[in-house]
Amino acid sequence: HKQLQKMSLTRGMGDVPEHVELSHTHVVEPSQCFSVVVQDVDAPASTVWSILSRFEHPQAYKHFVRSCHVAAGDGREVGSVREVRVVSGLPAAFSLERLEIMDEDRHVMSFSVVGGDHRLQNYRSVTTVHESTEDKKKTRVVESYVVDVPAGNDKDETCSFADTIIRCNLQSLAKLAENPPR
Ligand code: A9S
Repeated sequence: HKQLQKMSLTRGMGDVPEHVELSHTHVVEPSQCFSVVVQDVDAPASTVWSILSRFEHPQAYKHFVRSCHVAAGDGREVGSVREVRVVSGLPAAFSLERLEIMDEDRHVMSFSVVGGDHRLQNYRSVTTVHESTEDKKKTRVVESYVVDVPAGNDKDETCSFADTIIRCNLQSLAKLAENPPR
């Protein structure tokens, strides 16, 4: 039978609220890999969240996204599905993504990949936004994910590919929040 591992991806990160710790605790199968990316932002959590939480508009900060259309739901409610088309040069053209968690109070969002022509099968990520306890103008964004390791790749290759995309996304999110266009 399958050996499931429950992983807390924020363990050892220090001062993390309990709901953040819980949000980044995933069930991981042996055929899957997982990772976490952390980004600090010099802006209030509400500013960061307002950019991040637009499920229907990921291109606001994800530079690899060329267009996005809501294919099911209203784009706010859990179960909504978006069809994301990506820029050329990536080993994929599109991805179908289902909204899994949208917690406006605690600033937790999650989506899973339910289709597409890419190799990140069963990708599921959770992103949390929390304010620094000392300085209300500082925010920490934590994004963790679990994904199947595709045939022909190993865990390190798969995670470094996904980590690179997420790092780019979160850096661009930070820039936008710190320097909103006007
Ligand atoms: O969009 C995200 O939040 C994170 C990732 C890792 C998305 C990856 C991607 O959308 C591509 C950019 C298309 C790359 C998917 C699901 C597969 C890819 O190969």
